Amino acid sequence: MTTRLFGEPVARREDPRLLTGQGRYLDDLGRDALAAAFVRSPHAHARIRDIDVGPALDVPGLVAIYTWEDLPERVGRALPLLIPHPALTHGRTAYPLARHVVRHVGEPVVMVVAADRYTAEDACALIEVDYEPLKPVVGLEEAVQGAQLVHDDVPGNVGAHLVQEVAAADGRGAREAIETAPHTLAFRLDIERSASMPLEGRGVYARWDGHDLRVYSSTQTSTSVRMAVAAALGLPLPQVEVIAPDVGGGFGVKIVHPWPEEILIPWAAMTLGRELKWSEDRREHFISSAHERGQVQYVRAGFDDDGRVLGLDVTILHDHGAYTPYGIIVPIVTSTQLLGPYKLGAYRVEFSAVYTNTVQVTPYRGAGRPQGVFCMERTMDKIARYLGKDRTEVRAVNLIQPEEFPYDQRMTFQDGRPLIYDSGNYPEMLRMIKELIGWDDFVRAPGRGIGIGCYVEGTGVGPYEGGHVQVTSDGRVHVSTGLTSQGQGHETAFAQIAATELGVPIERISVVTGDTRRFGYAVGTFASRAAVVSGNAIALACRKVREKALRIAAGALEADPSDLQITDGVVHVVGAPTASIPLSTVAVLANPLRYAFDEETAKATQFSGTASPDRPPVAEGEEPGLEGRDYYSPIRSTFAAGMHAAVVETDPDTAEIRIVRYAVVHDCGRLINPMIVEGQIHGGVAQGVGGALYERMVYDSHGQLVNASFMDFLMPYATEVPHIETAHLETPSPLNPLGIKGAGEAGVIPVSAVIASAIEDAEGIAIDRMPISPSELFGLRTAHAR
Ligand code: MCN
Repeated sequence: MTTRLFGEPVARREDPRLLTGQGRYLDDLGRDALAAAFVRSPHAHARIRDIDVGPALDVPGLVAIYTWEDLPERVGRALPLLIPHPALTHGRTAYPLARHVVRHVGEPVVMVVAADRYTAEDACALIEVDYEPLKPVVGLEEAVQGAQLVHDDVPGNVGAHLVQEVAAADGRGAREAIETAPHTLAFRLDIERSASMPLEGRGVYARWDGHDLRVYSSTQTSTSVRMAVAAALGLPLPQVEVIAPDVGGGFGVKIVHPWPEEILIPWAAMTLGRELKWSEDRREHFISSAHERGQVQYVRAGFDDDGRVLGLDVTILHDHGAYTPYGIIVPIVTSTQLLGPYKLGAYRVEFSAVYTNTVQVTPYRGAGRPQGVFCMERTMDKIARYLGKDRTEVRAVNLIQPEEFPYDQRMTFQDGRPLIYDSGNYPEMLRMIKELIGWDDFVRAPGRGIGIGCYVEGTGVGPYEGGHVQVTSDGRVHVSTGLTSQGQGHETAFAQIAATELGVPIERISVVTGDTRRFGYAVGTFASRAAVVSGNAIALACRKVREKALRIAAGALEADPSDLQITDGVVHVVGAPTASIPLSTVAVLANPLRYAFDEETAKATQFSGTASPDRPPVAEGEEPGLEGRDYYSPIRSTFAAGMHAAVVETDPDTAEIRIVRYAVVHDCGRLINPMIVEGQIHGGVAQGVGGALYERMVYDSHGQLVNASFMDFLMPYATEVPHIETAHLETPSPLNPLGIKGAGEAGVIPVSAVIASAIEDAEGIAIDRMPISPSELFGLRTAHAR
């Protein structure tokens, strides 16, 4: 048995359970609970004149009906704006149930509680809501004209406007640098809306026992849901527990806290004194959760004869939908991460976050980065085309060099800290991706093209995560951390960290995430942060436990702690393997209330039975038990990076687009588990293929989402996702003890840029939109031929 597991492709320990149907998802719980269903707005914009619940009251099995008027003040308040920003001058959030006005199709208006979901839905259908339809605002350009307003008090529908500018070394601003540059380009990019679409929707189940409230939620942030629920319901924090059971994907949409249902279901469960559950259906997910990506970008670039970017000026219209629960994090990420692995002369970015009568926008895997990378990589390709140069050559002259780290982009990152890249080797990465895809030997032909895309990703944002590690007298190690898991493989990766730090076989290690009973202080799983922040916290907690174990063992073995080592769960004197003591025994010795798990340990600890009456006092400065807790709080983000390349073929007649090859070089610092990282990259690339070729939310002029089902919203199947060739580069982060950078979002970030680059190469036509369908490509061909 090896315990040096950090960096090994250990098979995911959670998979046998999940693959054999033993996962426990939200809807597996509370089978006897009452069910909730919601009446949701059929209008994109309307005033509520009246709600008549009368016709539903006689439905057999109905338990309760609530409108906004029925909610107590604390529960009915507008939902919190989670990340305020000075530029967000007109932030707006929804009420848990609509109060007077609805601002998008799908906004919850009435909650119905009944014996089962069928009855609740039947009752919903009988409730009559009298709406006065208002003209909806759909489409970014229409919205900024401001003729109709989504919120009466937000002029021009602009919730936030921000300009960020980094001057050139000679002090010139981006616009001046562009004007005086030898060459300039200007173009517009259109990026459509998409959404996270986890296969398991959101869901909440609550139980109130008269004193304590237990809430299960399919969430990415159980600790934050707990705080929000406690505050809304006026309960002390210790009386509320929130547990994320197995979560069938999140991809960002389950970070929002609280969702209206996360407040309403616990409140109604408490009010009624009954168990209550709500599980989102697919249509609800389309129209009542969150979307992302939608942006229009106007780009101007000035460059020299080598393709060096002297100035870049980007103006972004960001479609925020009806509300800003998560602040303006998405356009801020676009603005900062757009810079990629490059050093530009001068840079100016300006964005307006614009309200429309559509589903609100919150981060979806990549969170603004795919849009930023699309912008920068399209710029690089266009410069190369303009100058008649190889596209990798233009990238090469703009790359930050290895000796330039730490590299300060002189901007403020999304977490308010300086945008400083900690480490990397971008030229080596470019060499690797060219070799992997065979760039220099590629044989170009009509309808066959090759493309490339590069990105950096700030990962591991703070403020903190914690880890708790306990060794019990059976020699097992119990690790817990507060953030939740949605399929990332934390159970395996965190066990690998603990096994390596403690010298214990991985089989003896269990990991619990997302359960506030086990760990109450945490931030959550998003922004590719779990490995960096929780991973390091767990390592630090393990180091505390290890130190204590060695101290206790040193006493028992009459040795110096510095001469001791732990291997396969046994502490022994270096060079004298027979002078040893198992960790199970050390765990017994660590607790004066001595209880040995078995006779053998009892004998080893010289007790007469499994429980000993001998109760020595706890030594000063010690705590009973072999356990430790620690927190890790990063000073700033660590920057992962990657470069992808693809070969595509386009059909000359149908304009069908086929990805023939896809290659990835990725650097997330030291790898905990290369197999998990590859899995994360594959999943991300699959979502990226969706964003590049298929996925879009289609709204009509009335603000109706016309493709709100899996019949109409196209996603790639396995048949559309190519085999993905992956290579790793490991430049450890100097910022954290384990040298890790995040990996969870990387795969999705550059895919649209890479595919556009390859299609453009195959067709000789500018591809300035994502996604691009065969019919759109056909249209471009026709226009080009004219
Ligand atoms: N890892 C590693 N070595 C590294 C970095 C990471 O072995 N140097 C491993 C980690 O231990 C972890 C996985 O890779 O098991 C992802 O780690 P990390 O980059 O820290 O990302 P998070 O765990 O914080 O996950 C969040 C990220 C995001 S932001 C989205 S969105 C996303 C994603 O992960 N949603 C997912 N991957 C997902 N995967 C699944 N199956 N489902 C989702 O909803």
